[in-house]
Amino acid sequence: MHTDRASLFQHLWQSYREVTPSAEEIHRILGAEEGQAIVNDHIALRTFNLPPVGLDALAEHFLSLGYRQGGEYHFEAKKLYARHYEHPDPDAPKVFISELLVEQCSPALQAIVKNLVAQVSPDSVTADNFLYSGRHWKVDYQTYRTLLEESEYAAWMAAWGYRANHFTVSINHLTQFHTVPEINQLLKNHGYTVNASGGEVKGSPDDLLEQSSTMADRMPVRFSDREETVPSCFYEFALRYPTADGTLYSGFVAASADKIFESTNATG
Ligand code: OOG
Ligand code: NI
Repeated sequence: MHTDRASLFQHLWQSYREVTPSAEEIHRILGAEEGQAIVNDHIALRTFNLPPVGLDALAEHFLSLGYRQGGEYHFEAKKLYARHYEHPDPDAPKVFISELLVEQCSPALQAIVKNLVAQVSPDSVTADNFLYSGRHWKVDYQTYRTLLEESEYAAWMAAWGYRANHFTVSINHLTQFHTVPEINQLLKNHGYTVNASGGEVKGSPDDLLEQSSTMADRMPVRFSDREETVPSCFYEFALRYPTADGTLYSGFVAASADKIFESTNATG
């Protein structure tokens, strides 16, 4: 486990930018417009609900840094369960962790995923670098395609393993942009595709959270039999509204999250 939060997030950013060139470009464009550092609202991690890699095992890395459990979220159609974690230090990025409920999937998917997870050594899960350690298994391209037919999420996990699937620009901390549509326009002006599933702006002031995201970059993956280009990671933008006590809402919105998951789909 990491003992230093800044170092953990630096490593997570490093492994994310390696496969997400658009995030680095957009980060640079926004940084130049703003003339100040971009604040990260949250990251998200994915996993399977099988030992030793279930949601709780990933969360342990954040609990040991002083994070506390926040809300929980259910995604019945996608067969996912998620929780968010937040830190008493308001400058700390929030963390959204989801897991695929493998037992609800087809016998074929269950067999494939069990085989992948069986290749993960339990010691690697508690190691400092686990959350940005990538793939711990051999997987061929046809197996990836088989997973893709049933669960885009399972296929993404098989290809990319353990790494942040997105970082999130906090719009609240920007000075030149104040709304999600303004950010979406900037993205389009620079040629990026905005995730349009459920609308380009997810959530509303009533939800206390508005979000948008790019569609994931497409990057080459070395499968065990050949290299193929598949969706990698994406960039997200979040605008939070104050709650009754005046502090910004710190949770997530399941209906919006459901659509943000689709940022790593092969087609938007
Ligand atoms: C997480 C999707 C949900 C949000 O901010 O609601 C999310 C994922 O794609 O793994 O990030
Ligand atoms: Ni997110």
